[in-house]
Amino acid sequence: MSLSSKDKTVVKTFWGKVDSKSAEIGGEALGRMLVAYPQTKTYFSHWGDLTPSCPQVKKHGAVIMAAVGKAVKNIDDLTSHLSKLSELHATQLRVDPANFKILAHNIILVLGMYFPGDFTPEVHVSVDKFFNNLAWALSERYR
Ligand code: HNI
Repeated sequence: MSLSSKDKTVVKTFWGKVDSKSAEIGGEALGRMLVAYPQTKTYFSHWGDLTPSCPQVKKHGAVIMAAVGKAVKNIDDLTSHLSKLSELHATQLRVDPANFKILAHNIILVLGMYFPGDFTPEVHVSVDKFFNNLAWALSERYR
């Protein structure tokens, strides 16, 4: 489902609050994904330690959320903005795109934890649509 201009405004406004906590949120979300969806651990086995509080998880969570923040800034053109990153995940990292939705789910859960007041049902709907579009754009080069 494509993002309406209202969705875009809601996501951008909400991200104004998220940005300063982005690294922490990313680490928390990635750590939770690896515990709750252990099938996702295979992609990161080269790290050795995969416990939620380990430095690699915190660091990579920050990297992922920084990329999500950039995607918010490019919300009008997610497909071309994410084309390179899509290609990397498709051809080099070989991540099953089903996992994009799993990670998005964990990020959304953590957003709700961190911002119980701001993450209203209305914000939830638009953020959910945004992550669906992001997952779609990240899957674009899998062909
Ligand atoms: Ni992902 C590397 C962004 C989902 C597995 N990933 C990256 C990098 C970014 C990134 C940015 C660093 C690229 C570089 O080095 O040039 N990944 C994102 C985003 C999402 C996502 C925005 C979705 C929201 N990645 C996933 C998922 C998995 C995943 C769901 C697997 C379950 N990503 C990886 C792996 C790497 C990676 C593996 C390389 C990690 C490493 O060891 O450096």
